[in-house]
Amino acid sequence: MSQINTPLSPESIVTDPTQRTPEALARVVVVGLGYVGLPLAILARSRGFEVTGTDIDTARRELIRNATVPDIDRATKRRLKEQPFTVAEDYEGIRQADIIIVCVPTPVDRSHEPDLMPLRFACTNVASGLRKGQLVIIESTVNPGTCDEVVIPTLERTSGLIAGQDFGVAHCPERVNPGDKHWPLQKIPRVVGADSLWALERATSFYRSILDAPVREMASLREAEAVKVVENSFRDINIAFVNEIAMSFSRLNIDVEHVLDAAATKPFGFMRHAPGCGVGGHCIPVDPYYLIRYARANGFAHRLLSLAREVNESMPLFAVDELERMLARTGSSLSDSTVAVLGLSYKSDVADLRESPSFEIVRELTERGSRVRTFDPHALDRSSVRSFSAALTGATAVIIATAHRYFRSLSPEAFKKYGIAAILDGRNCLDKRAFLAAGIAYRGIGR
Ligand code: SAJ
Repeated sequence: MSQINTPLSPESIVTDPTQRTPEALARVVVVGLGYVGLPLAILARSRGFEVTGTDIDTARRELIRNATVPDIDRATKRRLKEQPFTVAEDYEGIRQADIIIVCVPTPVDRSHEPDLMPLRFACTNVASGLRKGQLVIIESTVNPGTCDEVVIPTLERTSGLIAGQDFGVAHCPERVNPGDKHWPLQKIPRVVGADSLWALERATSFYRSILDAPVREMASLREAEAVKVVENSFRDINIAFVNEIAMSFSRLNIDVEHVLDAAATKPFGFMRHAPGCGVGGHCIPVDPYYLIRYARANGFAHRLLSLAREVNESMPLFAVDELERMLARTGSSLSDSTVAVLGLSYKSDVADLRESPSFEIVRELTERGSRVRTFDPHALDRSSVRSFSAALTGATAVIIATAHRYFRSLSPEAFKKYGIAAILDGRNCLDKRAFLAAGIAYRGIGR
């Protein structure tokens, strides 16, 4: 096995797994047991590693210990019950670990500035127990340069050890897709970069032993960090593209969904995305800002990434404007209306409200004088009313903000019986023709 201080260079990376001596690494500590760390801890435990997990959320630690945590699917919950891992109060297990994996949030603040406080806090605590020969892996999504310029200095300063010599640092950006049954964690290919060949080999060996998917070795930490922000910026730009097309077509009496469906018949060179009333979640609206800010600090302005963010952030307002235009055609207005906003989650059929555009829609409606009710069957605790009927009784208009299955299945009659005069389908998820045929004023996003 190469020494830890072997300098990393592309030609020195061993790409043929048969040439690598995979070393079973027994003890893993996962720092942060959210939507990334918890599935990872459960998977590593199921593949024979001794796993300790820690999280700052006391209630969450209890839910995990009792295997009653709500945001994992049944199969994963069963695995957690059958093969529990140690859930620690704090960072007590760090010293005994072979690998420490940091899976903490990397959000942005209200001015879209990256907030690395959770990552710095985690690294400082990891460093307090760090010892020679250990490997620290960062899974949190970060901009290129973060491991070199933030993680490693933090680990070295607090531990007094030297990265690349005393301990290793690797980056394997998370690729969890909550709620996606086609892509469970173990099937998702990953990329790994590291600060030394030693760290790269150990990190790659670890992921190859828990995943049933390819693990690509990158030539540096920086390249591995860049992969994730590129993946998600790509998605944000494509969503912004169809959103801009939708806004344009709403003026041209063209149904954008028909056009996108037709464009998707092209078997190459086109990837269909869906226009909507906004882009939420903890990844897509956040990750581009990590690259935009870091590139700007290094002398480059990402105009396209920034414009895509601007377009997508304008969609909640566009949705409210469209509803206002519909009401004006019937001589009504938002200030005369009670509007039911259906859907608070940022994504269909999950209960995840982070960065959800629904809240921007509610704010805008309220500012324009509407009385607003909110109902989300996946987030009743955050809904202002607890049933569809309560949301629509006395309402004059509806905005569909999340394409939950519950809403997609609703017929025009389900709305007519409450006397709903106008529906703004923010996710183009209802049957437009059926609603128009039923005499309900219906608009979507771009149709
Ligand atoms: N959205 C659109 N139009 C689209 C796709 C999404 O408006 O065509 C909106 C959604 O309504 C939501 C937001 O964008 O508000 C994000 O949706 P998402 O499907 O991208 O869901 P996320 O945030 O869970 O993204 C994750 C990401 N996975 C990781 O970061 C590991 C992303 O890279 C994946 O591409 C995405 O899942 C996926 O494909 O499902």
